[in-house]
Amino acid sequence: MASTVEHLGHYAHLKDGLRFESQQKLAFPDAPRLQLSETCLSQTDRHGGNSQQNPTPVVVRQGKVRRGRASVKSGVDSMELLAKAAVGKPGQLGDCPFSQRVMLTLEEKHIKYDATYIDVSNKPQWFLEANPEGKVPVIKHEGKWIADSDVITALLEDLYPEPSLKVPDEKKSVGSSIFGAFIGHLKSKDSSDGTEAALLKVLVEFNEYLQQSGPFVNGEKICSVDLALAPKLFHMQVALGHYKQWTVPKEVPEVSSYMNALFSRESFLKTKAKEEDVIKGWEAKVLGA
Ligand SMILES: N[C@@H](CCC(=O)N[C@@H](CS)C(=O)NCC(=O)O)C(=O)O
Repeated sequence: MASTVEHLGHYAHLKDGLRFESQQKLAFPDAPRLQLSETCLSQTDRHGGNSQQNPTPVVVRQGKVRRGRASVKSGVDSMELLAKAAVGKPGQLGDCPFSQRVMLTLEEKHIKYDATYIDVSNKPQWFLEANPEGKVPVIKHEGKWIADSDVITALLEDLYPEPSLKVPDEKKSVGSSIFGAFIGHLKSKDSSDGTEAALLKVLVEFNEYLQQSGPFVNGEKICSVDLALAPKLFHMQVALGHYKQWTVPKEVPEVSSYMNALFSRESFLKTKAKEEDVIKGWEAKVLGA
C-alpha cells in the first residue's frame, strides 16, 4: 500500500471551544485507507451490529468489513473511527464504553462513520502512531487523529450542532460516581466491605435526581451525559449480573426506567456490545482484583 501522510495532534478544551494542538506529520504505510471506489453496500450487518430491522450499510474494504450509516449531509465522506475489538475476536465490535459513547453520539447525530475495531491486547503499529497513548476511541477529522471520548464528543457537538446534545455545565457531572462504584463492587472479594452499599448510595442519589429532573439528565431530551452513562450502566447490569448475581435494586425504579429507555433506543441497539463480550472484557479485572 502506498504511504500516506497524516497529521497527529489533539484538541485542547478552551473556554471558547476547541483548538487543535501539536501537529506533526507521519507516514503510515500500513494504515487502512478508505477508497470510495472500493466500497460496496450490503443489507446484512456482519459486523457485530445488533439491529436486524434497520440494516446498516456495510463497507467492505481490503477484506475488512466496516459499518456506518447514511449521512444526512449528502456528499460527506465517512468519519473514520477506531474503537475497541471484542476480547479474543479481532475485527469485531467490542466492549469499550467510551467507544460506544462516541458511536452513540455519531448515531444520534446521524453522522456517517466507518469503524475499525482495534485489538487493544495486540495494538498494530499504525494505531500506536495514530494515538501513541494506545487508547480507543479515536476519530480522524481533517486528516488528524483525535483521541478521548470527552474531546471527540465535544468536537462532534461543535461540528454537528443539530440535533443538540448540549447540557448545562451544572449537569455535566450527574451520575459520574456510578461507574467507579460499579467497578469497586465488581472487584470486591468481601461481601461486607461496603462496596455494594456504596453503589446503592450513588444509585439512590441518581434516582432522586431523575425523579426531580428526568426522564433524561437534561429533562425531556436526551443529551451527551445520557450517552456517556448508557454504556456504563449497561456494563454495570451485565457484569454485576454475571459475576455477583446483582440486579438493579428495587429502591431505584427511576434508574431502571432510565436504563430501559436508553437501552431500547435504536442508536444503542446498533452499537451495544454482546453481553458475552462485556463479561469477557471484565474477567481480568474480576480475577486480578
Ligand atoms: N479517557 C478515555 C478512556 C479510553 C479508554 O480507557 N479506553 C480503553 C478501552 S475501554 C483502552 O483503549 N484501553 C487500552 C489500553 O489502555 O491499553 C476516553 O474517554 O476515551
